[in-house]
Amino acid sequence: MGIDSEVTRAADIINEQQDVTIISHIDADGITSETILSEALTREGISVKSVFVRQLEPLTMHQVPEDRSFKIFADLGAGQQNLLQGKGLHSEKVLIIDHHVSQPCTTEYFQVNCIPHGYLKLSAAGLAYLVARRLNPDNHDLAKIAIIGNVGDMMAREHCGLTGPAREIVEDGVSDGSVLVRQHDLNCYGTSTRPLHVCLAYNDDPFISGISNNIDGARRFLKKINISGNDSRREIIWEGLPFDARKKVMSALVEQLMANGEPFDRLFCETYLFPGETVGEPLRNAQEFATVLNACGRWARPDIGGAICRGDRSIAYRDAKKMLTNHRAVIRELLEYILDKGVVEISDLQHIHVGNRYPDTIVGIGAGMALSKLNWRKPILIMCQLPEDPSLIKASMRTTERVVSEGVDLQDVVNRVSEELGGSGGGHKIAAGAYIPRGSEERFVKRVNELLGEQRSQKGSGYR
Ligand SMILES: [Mn+2]
Repeated sequence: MGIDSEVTRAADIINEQQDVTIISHIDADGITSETILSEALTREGISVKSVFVRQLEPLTMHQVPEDRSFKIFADLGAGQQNLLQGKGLHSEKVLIIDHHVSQPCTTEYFQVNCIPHGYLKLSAAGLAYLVARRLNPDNHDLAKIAIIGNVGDMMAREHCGLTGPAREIVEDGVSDGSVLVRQHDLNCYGTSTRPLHVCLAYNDDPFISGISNNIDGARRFLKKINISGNDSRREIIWEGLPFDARKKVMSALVEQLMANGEPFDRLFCETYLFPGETVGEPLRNAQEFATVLNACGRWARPDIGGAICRGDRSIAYRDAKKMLTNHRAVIRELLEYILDKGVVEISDLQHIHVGNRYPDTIVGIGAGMALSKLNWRKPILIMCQLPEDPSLIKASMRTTERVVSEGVDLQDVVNRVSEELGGSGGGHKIAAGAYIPRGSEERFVKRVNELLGEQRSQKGSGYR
């Protein structure tokens, strides 16, 4: 079955439903997938409820409601079909719209999945849009949202623009008037809101010596070629520069790369702008819009991201911008909290529980920063509650290269102990995380400490 016939069949299946639950992922692609599907279904008079999950795994499966509603899994599900089966979901009550590799399963759930068809640069939002358009051709206004999902899931990264079916969706948005394509544009993040020298300095693909990682160098470069401020703060904003000025900057950058004997093809990309949005706002630009949605997901407020996708530019948007700018401030606050309250140090581990004070999405970052100010010889473990699911605890661990070289493997420890406690974990030797049931924290700490001790003594004895 080709992707087209999968899309058609999915639309036919949806048309037979009255009551649907959408289960989607908490990032930009998941939020946009949910928006597209719930809008399209609502327009057909189908009643829709939505659930966002961070990951589909044994401990989060209870968030999938045990009711008679038809379930659409978006941006997830393909790799977790055994969990759906384990929950007793019948194949005729499930539709999976996903772009992840499929897990073999004895129940044959129907999927719209681009991976088996060789389309690797199409996200779940793209697939959701194809289904929405098949449901009703009038849904082309949702193309904009699909582009944000695709771009947010890095589908434009490798080829400096969207390709294949994702590029065809762009054409829908262009004919709809909601999307503006800029070709041969500057391949940099932040071109609609950040000062140009900051965009250039933060960019290292391609790496331009004297400009990349060099704020002053980037500023001097712009001054040398006589590009001056074009916004109210006298900053240079790329999107608003006249065509000739943009051309001048591009040529000068090409020259700079050529002088160093570097390729310049990755300097150019295709940019997707939204003329209906206010100039100077992140929502003007597909990439920056996706960042706003990811910030909502990171703060466990995908509903706010969804409201913005549906057009809210007042309260929801204000809250989202706060989440975006507060990110750094809250991490700093978490670091201070850890240092003030202090960690509990035991034989092979130091640990702290921050309760529900900080979102689970930043505790890992905080742990890493705290470790550099604490005893680096002992791995650090931070635990916190999940805001959207009080029955779950997120555990984040960090250590140093030096300790890894002494035989410590956090992923191995976290995997084994979380599994013993009915949770699941993953990560790397130096940084790992797990979800464990609430109430099992004490046992988790004890077992992690034991296994860390074992890892060290094994490696130690091998060297003696
Ligand atoms: Mn995705």
